[in-house]
Amino acid sequence: MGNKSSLMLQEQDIKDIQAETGYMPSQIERLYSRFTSLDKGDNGSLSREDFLRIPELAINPLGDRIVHAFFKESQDDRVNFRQFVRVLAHFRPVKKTQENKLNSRDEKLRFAFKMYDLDDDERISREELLAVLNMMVGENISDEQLNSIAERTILEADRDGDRMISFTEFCAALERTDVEQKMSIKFLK
Ligand SMILES: [Ca+2]
Repeated sequence: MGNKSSLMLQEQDIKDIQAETGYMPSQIERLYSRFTSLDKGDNGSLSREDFLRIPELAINPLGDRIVHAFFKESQDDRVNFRQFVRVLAHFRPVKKTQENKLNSRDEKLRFAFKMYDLDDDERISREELLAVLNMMVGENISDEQLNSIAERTILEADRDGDRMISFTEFCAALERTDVEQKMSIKFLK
């Protein structure tokens, strides 16, 4: 498994990916071997089912939305290694010395916003917020409580009175939140 993957990843690919994502070559190689071990069909791309084998996603309440994000750029419902690493880079923990466009605060906010905006209309409605809240808290909270949380969140964030949250409003609402930490998932130990 490890041998095959290092043979298939060209040095130039590693350089390009490093420049784009900020991952170090050794990390890229480890991600690639992870990628190939998930690629059960051995065809250089992952299906949605392949993603379900990632334990970090399986236990993440937003796993489903995150998997969805991997497939946003994909035309054929498969994700190749380049696309895989590009999406992962959004979750790369921020270290001052390793900041890169993809894991910047702005990109992380963008990515989080898309997770809530289920129908991609650039606005988070009360229903969308509720759907995501439901995924996050599961059955620990009553519908009534969730409803009032969603209601209050929209009221607090909504500035132009359309009862939805735009990306600008989303950013303003999270101004004091440590998005960098919350949106970091360690895929590499
Ligand atoms: Ca929407």
